[in-house]
Amino acid sequence: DGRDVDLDPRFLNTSYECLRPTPLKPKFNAKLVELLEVIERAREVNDQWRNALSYRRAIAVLKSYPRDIISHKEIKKIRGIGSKIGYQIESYLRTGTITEAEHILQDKRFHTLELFASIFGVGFKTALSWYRKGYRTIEDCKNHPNLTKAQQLGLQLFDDLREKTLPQNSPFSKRRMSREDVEEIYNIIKENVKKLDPGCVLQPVGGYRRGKELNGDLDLIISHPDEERVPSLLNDVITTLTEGGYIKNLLYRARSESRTGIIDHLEKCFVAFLQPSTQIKRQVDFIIATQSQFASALVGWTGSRQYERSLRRYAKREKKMVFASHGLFTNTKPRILIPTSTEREIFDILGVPWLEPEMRNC
Ligand code: TTP
Ligand code: MN
Ligand code: MN
Ligand code: MN
Repeated sequence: DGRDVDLDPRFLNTSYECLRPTPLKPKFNAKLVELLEVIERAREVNDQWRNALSYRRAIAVLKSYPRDIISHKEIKKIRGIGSKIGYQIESYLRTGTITEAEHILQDKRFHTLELFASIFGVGFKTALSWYRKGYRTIEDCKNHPNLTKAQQLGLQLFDDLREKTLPQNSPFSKRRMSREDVEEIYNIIKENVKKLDPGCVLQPVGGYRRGKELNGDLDLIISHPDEERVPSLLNDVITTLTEGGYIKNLLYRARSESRTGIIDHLEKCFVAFLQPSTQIKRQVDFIIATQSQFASALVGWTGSRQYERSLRRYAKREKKMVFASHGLFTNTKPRILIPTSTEREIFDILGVPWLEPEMRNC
């Protein structure tokens, strides 16, 4: 094939996903993306995160690619696709499938690991170690001698919450939330929180904001213009919704000062929320931000994960700045806060092109 590769260098010839628009559903290369996502997932459940990341980055390129890939030559020119994945794409171009992905989908071990890792509180390492002990069912996991508190909750709520970490195409994934499900829950929360304090500002983020049709949870930022009100806000919200009969369990809680707050320094609480119309407990992640943290919280919690990864990498490497969900900082010692008040302002300061949330699906 002699087609010229006329890539838009601004968007495609880059290793930073945050520089190019990536739609939720790829216009092109959809089947190929689906197969590579199976392999990515297999690497993840085998705790090979670096290798999984290579697949994620190749997938991100293909999702943003402006046409179907049809030639071997083309693949070689694309930055972000190495030779190993390049061969798999080549074989896809020849045969219409990738053998390894087909095998993975038939593999019982893969599905079991995926199932275990979908338990709230169980990561890929634990899932693997349980599999190696010979566990094959959720019942086996329930009999594990020293379950953590989170795992006990995760197993107890398994039938409700298991949707959270399963990919959309998993055979176990039947109860993800539609946009209507998310909106039902959001409206209840909004009504109750506004009743509690009309000054509160609510902003759904995460996959829902990126336009996803099937959602693992609702991620919700709550903010208030009065800084003094913020420290007690989360408790009040949780109390109101618990008394209202909606919040049934607290899954995870991090205080803003917590250093173990693996994700960022925002105060947050993940809960199991009883959706009235289905009577299924759904995960809602509450994130609290002051007004001055709001813009960075918005950028940081809209995702996707890969988008966030590339944005932080871009900020550090190209701009000598540190981006976190609680603020934008200089990469100096000590770090100095760069005040921001809107999402667009953060994009401008970082010098990354504005992308609608729907185009951050890498
Ligand atoms: P998630 O709710 O885990 O993911 P999601 O909303 O994209 O997809 P799902 O439908 O499965 O819920 O996280 C929300 C966003 O918060 C995510 O897109 C990016 C950001 N985030 C991180 O950057 N790092 C993290 O460790 C977590 C938990 C979230
Ligand atoms: Mn997810
Ligand atoms: Mn989410
Ligand atoms: Mn979440």
